[in-house]
Amino acid sequence: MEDANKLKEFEARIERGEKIEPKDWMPERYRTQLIRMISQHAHSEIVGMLPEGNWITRAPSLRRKMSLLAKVQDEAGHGLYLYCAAETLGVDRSELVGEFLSGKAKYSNIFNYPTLTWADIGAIGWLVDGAAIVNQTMLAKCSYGPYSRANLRICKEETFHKVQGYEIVCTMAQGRPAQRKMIQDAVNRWWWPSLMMFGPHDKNSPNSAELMKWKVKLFSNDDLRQRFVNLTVRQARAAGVTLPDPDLKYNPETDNWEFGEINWDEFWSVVRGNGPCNRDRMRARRRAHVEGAWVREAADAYAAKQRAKAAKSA
Ligand code: BYC
Repeated sequence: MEDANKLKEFEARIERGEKIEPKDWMPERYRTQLIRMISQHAHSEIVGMLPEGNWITRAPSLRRKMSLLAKVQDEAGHGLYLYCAAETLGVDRSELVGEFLSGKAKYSNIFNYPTLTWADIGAIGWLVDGAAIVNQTMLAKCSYGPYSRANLRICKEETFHKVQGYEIVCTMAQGRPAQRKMIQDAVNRWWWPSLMMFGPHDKNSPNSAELMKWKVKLFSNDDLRQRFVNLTVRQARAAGVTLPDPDLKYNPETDNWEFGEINWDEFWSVVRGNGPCNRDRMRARRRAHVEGAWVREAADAYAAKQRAKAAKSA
């Protein structure tokens, strides 16, 4: 009875648009759903450093190298904000990282594709960060305070990332024939996986109804995907590249750009670990974890020293 009353008050607060904060009462299911989603988001940011990190040493100019270096570093920061947000729900970061390294926790499908040429850096910034902004702008308004605030910061930085990518796309699309071919090839390869980032169709999305009821998600997977397509078609035209979908057509009645069917077999195969780079990504993260053990030990030792100092002076 007590819990039923608490649930009613919790849902009324969400209905009024109030934020739920870490020490507030929340249903266990709200907590576990948030831990699942925030930790998967955090793992995605960290794995997301790998495909682009691959091109830092081969950027075509110092300016491009500096921008890419800063972008990849920002992704590490996003992972940090998100692990901190997840920890406010009573889990330990090492537990979450352990679930990721064991292969139990998911991360975004998109980071399991290879970056074959420099043009991929443009396509990722434009399409992948562009898709992430559409998704995370919504999450910045979600009902859980720490996740909402983390996404607010992330979106501000992602906006720079998108401009960085779009500028590369526009530059290459106005370049020599070989450069134009290279950027079009990258757009062709990244378009469909970017649409998959929004998750399965609403009818196949088991978590959406609950997450929308509690305003963790404010829009459904399909609604956000449509929003992204509508924005991106216009940008593609302005940049001078084409999107690889013969079924793309404008519907004046709905004011939407309709698009072809996504290859869901490919999506689930990648999510289950069989994409072109899943094994490489996991191998790289596991190696980094082992090689970084001394950093974590040093940080723990420093924190223990600070605590002892504080206790002594109290
Ligand atoms: N990839 O019921 P559904 C970035 C899973 S990083 C893999 O619709 P939900 C960036 C889903 O987890 C941006 N798996 O789920 C970084 C679920 O399985 P479980 C990453 C996916 O949670 C570096 C099952 O499918 N963004 O921007 O309602 C460089 C059924 O799905 C995917 C985030 O993580 C996927 N794409 O909705 C550049 C945003 N989609 O967990 C850029 C936060 C679905 O039940 N997350 N699955 O076993 C979300 O917004 C939501 O979790 C999703 C999925 C829309 C992704």
